[in-house]
Amino acid sequence: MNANAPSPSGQRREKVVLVTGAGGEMGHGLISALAAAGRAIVAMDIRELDAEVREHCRSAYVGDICDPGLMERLHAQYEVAEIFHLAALLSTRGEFAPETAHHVNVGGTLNLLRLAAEQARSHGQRVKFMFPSSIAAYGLPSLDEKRRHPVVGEDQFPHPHTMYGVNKRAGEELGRYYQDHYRKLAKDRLAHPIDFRSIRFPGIVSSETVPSGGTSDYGPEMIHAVAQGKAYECFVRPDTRIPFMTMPEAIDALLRLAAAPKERLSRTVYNVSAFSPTAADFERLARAAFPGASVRFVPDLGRQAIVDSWPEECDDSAARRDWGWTPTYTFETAFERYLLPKVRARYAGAMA
Ligand code: AKB
Repeated sequence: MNANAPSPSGQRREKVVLVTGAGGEMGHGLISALAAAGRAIVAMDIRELDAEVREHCRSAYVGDICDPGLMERLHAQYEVAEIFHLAALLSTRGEFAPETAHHVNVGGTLNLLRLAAEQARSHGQRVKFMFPSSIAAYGLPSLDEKRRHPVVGEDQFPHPHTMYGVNKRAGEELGRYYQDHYRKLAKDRLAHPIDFRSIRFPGIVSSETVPSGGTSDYGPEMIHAVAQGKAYECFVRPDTRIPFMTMPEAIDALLRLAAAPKERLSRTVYNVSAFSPTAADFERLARAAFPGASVRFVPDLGRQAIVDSWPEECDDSAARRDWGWTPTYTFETAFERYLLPKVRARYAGAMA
């Protein structure tokens, strides 16, 4: 293994971790955690990164993961040991432009997998590829089926109803191919160029950022709206139930899986989740925290159909057994200990 493989130009390439979609919800928290662990970070996003993200990074690129020229620049400049590929067009946004979603979500992932394989060939070590998948990769055929199967395991209901879900499943399969079968017949084949690991994330609630373009957004949107004294129209029924977790738990899960010894892992794709509240549960805790909060349920039938195809709960026993996943919060303690203190502080001015 060549610890500091010279780049094509003959200069030593710095060993880095590459984070795509760095400006998104998860990117903020992940980059802070990686920086705290002393990692040399190269970040990229389609938009300019916030200063507090950029300051943690060796370099920050504004660019498109579908741009082969950018991939070539990264290949020449850095020795990439690990990739956290967060960039994606989420489920709701993807339904208005499914071909664009496919281009970004699958084309972009393929670009990153190719970069990882080329990096492995050039520096002689497998590149660890962390791929956030989603509960959108499941496709419960009907609401009745969803209610008949309240807890879903990784190998069940594999036919997603959204382009985003199809793309996430494609990313999972592409990762498995690059890890185990890449260039199977090539004479100069490099076996196992990447170490692919993936988590099917549930809805995520963050005290710092409000998501956009997702169909699980109703949870975080409601909390951030009522904390600002704004009326909120929830786009799903009160009885809608899917799994959620907090952003700190999501980042902890990603880093814990990344750190797990490969021999402990019985699968490449894992479920994780922390709690499965209904939309009415979100309203109940929001009203308790912000008396007088105005929340109305006005289901958007299209978005409702999407969440009705996602599981009520995910069986995350494999993650608990293989790499020690365990939630930090219940739904109630997530509100009390994580969300409310930070959201109240964040919007104190708005409520004055
Ligand atoms: C979405 O709502 O599309 C995402 C997800 C569940 O992966 N937050």
